[in-house]
Amino acid sequence: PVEKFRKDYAALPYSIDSVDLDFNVQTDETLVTSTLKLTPTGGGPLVLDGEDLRLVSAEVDGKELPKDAYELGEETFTLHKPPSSPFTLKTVVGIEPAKNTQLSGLYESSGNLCTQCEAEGFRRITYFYDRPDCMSAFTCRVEADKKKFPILLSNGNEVGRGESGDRHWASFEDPFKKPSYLFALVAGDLGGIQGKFTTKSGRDVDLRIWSEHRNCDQLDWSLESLKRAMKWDEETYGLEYDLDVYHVVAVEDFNMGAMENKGLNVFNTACVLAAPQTATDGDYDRVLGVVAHEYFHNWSGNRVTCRDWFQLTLKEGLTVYRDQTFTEDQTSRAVKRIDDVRVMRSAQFAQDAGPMAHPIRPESYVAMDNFYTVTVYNKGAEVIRMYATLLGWPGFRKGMDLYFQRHDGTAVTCDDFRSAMADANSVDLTQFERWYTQAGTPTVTLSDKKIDGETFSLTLSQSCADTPNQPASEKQPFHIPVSCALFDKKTGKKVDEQLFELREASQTFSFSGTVTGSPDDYVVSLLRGFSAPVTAKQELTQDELLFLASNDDDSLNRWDAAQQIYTRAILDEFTGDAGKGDSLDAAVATFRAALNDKSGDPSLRALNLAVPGFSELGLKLDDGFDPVKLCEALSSVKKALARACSTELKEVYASLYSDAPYDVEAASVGRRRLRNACLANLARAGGFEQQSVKHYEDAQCMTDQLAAAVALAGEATKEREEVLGKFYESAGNELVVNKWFALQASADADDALETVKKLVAHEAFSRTNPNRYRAVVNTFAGANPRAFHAADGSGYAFIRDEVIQTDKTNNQVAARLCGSFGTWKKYDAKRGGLMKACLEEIVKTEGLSKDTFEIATRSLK
Ligand code: B3K
Ligand code: ZN
Repeated sequence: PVEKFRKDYAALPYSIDSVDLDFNVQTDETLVTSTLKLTPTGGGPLVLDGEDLRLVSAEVDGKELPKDAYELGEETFTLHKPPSSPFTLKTVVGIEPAKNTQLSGLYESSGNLCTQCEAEGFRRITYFYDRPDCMSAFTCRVEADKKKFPILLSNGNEVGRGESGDRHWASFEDPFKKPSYLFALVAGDLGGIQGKFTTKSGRDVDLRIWSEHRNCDQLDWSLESLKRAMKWDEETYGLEYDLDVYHVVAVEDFNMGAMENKGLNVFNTACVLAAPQTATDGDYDRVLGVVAHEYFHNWSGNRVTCRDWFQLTLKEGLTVYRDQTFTEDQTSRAVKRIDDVRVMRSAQFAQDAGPMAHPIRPESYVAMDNFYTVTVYNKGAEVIRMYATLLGWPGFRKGMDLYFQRHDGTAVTCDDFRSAMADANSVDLTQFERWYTQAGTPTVTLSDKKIDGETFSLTLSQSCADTPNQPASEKQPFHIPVSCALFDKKTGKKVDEQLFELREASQTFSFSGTVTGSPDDYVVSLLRGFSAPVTAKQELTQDELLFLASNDDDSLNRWDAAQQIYTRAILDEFTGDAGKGDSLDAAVATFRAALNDKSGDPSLRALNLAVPGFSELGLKLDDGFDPVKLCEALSSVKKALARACSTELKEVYASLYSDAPYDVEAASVGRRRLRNACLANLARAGGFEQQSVKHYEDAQCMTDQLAAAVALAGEATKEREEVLGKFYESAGNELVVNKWFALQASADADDALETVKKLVAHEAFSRTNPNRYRAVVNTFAGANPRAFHAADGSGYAFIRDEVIQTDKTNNQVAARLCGSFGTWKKYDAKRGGLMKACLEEIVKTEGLSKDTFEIATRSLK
């Protein structure tokens, strides 16, 4: 496999000004005729990308090419001596969508045809410059059997339609130039719903949401989400939609969440379908967020796209930031922010600490699909958020306006974005580039607190650990916005609040406002709102943490103080220091306070009842620890909290019962979230099986049903069998069946691996449907640490075999799964050795994909 480097970027020697595609869909094979109009911009041989294509014919300017005029490589088509003035290249290739198990390119899902072209799937459809800086005008004609494929869709406006016999066709024209990764085609037997949106300048847009007929009753929420997103983008950024029609198509087999193809989004059903009986409140939020995300891409991604894939965060970090703030506005700012910070701390910080650590703008890749990561996406979004924090909203908005004004219709770089922000605000953002070049999570430490006269000052220092190819000693200081507040311990009042800009290795800052006495009379609330993607450190006593947990006016830091209290209790339990300190008492007090905070937002109370998870805790331990021992410490503290507060838990649980009809308003969502958190804890405390069954029986919606099933899943009881049986029998759609699989695969039960092996043998299991497959296998590897890390290596062996087998059919799914072994250096020698051996075994598998090869070899380094 070849590694590509960011520094090697070179402009293309030909532009493809227009592309006309013709799809002739036959039973086994689809014939794709492509007519490209090319203009030399540098000349030399024309090397187009192509993969798994059967070339039928090739002609230049109407003349069939002689065999020696071109050459076919494994992944290329080379025309040795193209004309030196504009010319037309016409190729005909055959492809077999029904055999396409990679789900990249044109493939079949439940008998329908759809495409997925990002990042490099278009080359599996026809020969092309399959890279984002090649922007062309697209037209497309599709012809297929009328009965089997009544609906035909592609990007842009439909400009023609006709039929003859049992065939029909439709043709499309996309008025906007676009890169190949945004091309889309759908042909199938679909149903749907329709809506309308009138843009601020008065244009009517036809909105269409499509799915298989059996799911058409679950599309209303995504239509509503789309309308809200369209309105929000107009109000927040002044950005309007630019075509007359917007399609969203839901497909069952899909590698990721969704895809922003111009005017024709293709979605995983999991990110479109929502109805009270089949989707949880979390699913509703996910649909809202993903529908909005793909819509926002129409500007941040499609109108202005990436020059090369190293710039992926240019569109993804920005679009995630946009969808996160959209959801904050639609639901609860505080709750959404905490949910997003949890993802950063558990998943992204873990990636930064492991062998796959990379800057948000990676320097190299073998398989681009491996870099659609939580670093590029979520850390990328935090980097965008820092611009907004540093520049203020009006300044950030000015930067966004300039960015779109300068670059509309082109393919650009992260540097172009940074320049727009700097130029629009006349500020110097040179140092800020380090967020794009340096990998790893910086640590910001509050090292010194002083009172000079009546001024409180503090010293902040920063560092960043080694990451692959970047030793800590060579890293330069980041430009970090650190939001801080000072609280008076005696009065509980806030003295002052400041945004400090840390630019050096160590710097001293002062609060304004008069202070007296000693620094210990005050407490600093550090990194408020998670103002930068860093780990904040300061020495705090148990009392100071308790003070912040109840007095901080920043809801994120209040929650964070509680997290720190829980962390201490769990780590003390882990190291065996539990008896010595009062850390468990403080944890119980914190837990109880969240339960008793009757006037608080129920969602926040629920968040404050949740202790940090395995991955986050593992990052606080030195390498070489026993992961199962950590699971045990975690579950023992969780149990202790639940048992100590069982009276209050029962009270709160009972008080939150409601038989009002279902709705997704924040108040109802919060009530369910808190009530179900109580249920989970009561189940943990033990002896709550009967009530859990009743919870299941009384449930009016999937949120409550699932909570009951999860509460019962950890113990082999007759109640578990009863509820799981009913859950499966009554599952309203395939997504609910996925939940049934996932809740068992993640259950912290002694028979977990046995269960998972049974699930893999279950008649409803599938290796070709990514949702179903991941619900079982990835869930086990990622969400069942006690079983995955079983001392005898049985969990590892199971996942190793799955990686090897699945790599034969779906490289992207296998490569993700292979990432489960990346943490091997963190654990004790025995486990580390077993995990490493799995990676070695995978690497030497014959015919391994470049995707899995890259993850496995990087992990071994
Ligand atoms: N841009 C797509 C992701 C494509 C992933 C390719 N492996 C979805 C999104 O981020 O909106
Ligand atoms: Zn995206």
